[in-house]
Amino acid sequence: MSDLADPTDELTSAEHAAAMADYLVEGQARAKTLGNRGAIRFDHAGKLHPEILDSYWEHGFYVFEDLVDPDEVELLRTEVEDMVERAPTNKGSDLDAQGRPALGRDYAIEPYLFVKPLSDPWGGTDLLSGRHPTKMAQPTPEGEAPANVVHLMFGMCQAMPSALRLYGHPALLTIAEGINGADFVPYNDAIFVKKPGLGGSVSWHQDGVTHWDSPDWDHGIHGFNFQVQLYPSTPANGLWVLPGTHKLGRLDIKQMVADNGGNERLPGAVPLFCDAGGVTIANRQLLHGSFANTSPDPRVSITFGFHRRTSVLGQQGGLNLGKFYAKGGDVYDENRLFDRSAVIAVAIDARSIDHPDEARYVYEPFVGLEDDFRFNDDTFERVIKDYNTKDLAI
Ligand SMILES: O=C(O)CCC(=O)C(=O)O
Ligand SMILES: [Fe+2]
Repeated sequence: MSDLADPTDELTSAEHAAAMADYLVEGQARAKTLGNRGAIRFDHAGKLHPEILDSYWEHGFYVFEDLVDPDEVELLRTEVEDMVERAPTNKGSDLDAQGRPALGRDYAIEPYLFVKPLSDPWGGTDLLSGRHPTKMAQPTPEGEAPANVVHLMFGMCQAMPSALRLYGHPALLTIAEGINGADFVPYNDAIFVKKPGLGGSVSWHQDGVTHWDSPDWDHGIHGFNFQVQLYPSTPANGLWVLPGTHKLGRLDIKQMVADNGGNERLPGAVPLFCDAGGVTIANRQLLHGSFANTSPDPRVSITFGFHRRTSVLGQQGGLNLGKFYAKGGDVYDENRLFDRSAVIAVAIDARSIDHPDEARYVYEPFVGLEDDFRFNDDTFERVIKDYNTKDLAI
């Protein structure tokens, strides 16, 4: 028997779900007391309502309920499913499970990141600049599980026409402007796919890597991320955050988990829950993470972020995402910011073709340049193809 693993390391999916149950209820109740959720509201000038901004800055996150129309969500779901199905069957394969050419073999950045079911790929490793210092529980999946599942998909503006149009959503861009100023710039994007009983975890972390010790450090300097939720985001499958931690600087996460007896269910944390079509925003300095999805419900979160221009300009790309950021180390000069921001300009135009009755978002850095950034074959080639090699990761 001595060659068997320590039995305490073995956790069934059902045991994991049971161990979470009370924490989920308590966290959701706590989340409801914060008052940072509801429909999007604007002021008389059409800007994001200052009360929403105040609440965002106080807690470090906000939940916009029912923001994206059901028809748009439906199309996004279809295209996400299609993208998942077009993944290569295994590493190095050129074919998907149906024998078709897999998507993205000609992309500069591999669009798929696979993980073992219910695993934590980054916790306790040096990956992604070592920013996930502790490892989440890795339950054993029930029954016949695939060896690997799609965990993240990159390059959505190239791979999914509906995602490019989402990137030009006027309400979302108005939120980005409210938080980061009218000259805001993009960060990156990734689609988190967490199938029921299979989806992996994302260990506790803070996203920013560049400005923690900067003399200009403040609670907004590392920007924020949107997550557009295509299915209900629940306490069991959703992202958890520790409210207010975006104001505290870099945290000793290892110590926080140790102080909790090594238990990953950190006290005081709350889940970002909402129905499909809800949009959550989270400050990139906020402590956040998600548990293995041992729930019966899928989560797909279309995740993309924006920065203040001043946070990025002149910085050197610091976040090392391994092969996904082979270009790490680039200096983000005006040209680089312009080239990556052009994706927003093209996305706004792509959206306007599909939503002719919706007011286009006016993106200040491209005012007067609209005709150069119409959505067409030329701009697809020039701006959208491999746009994520120009991500602005800080
Ligand atoms: O959605 C998740 O599980 C993780 C998201 C995350 O870490 C992020 O958006 O920065
Ligand atoms: Fe994160």
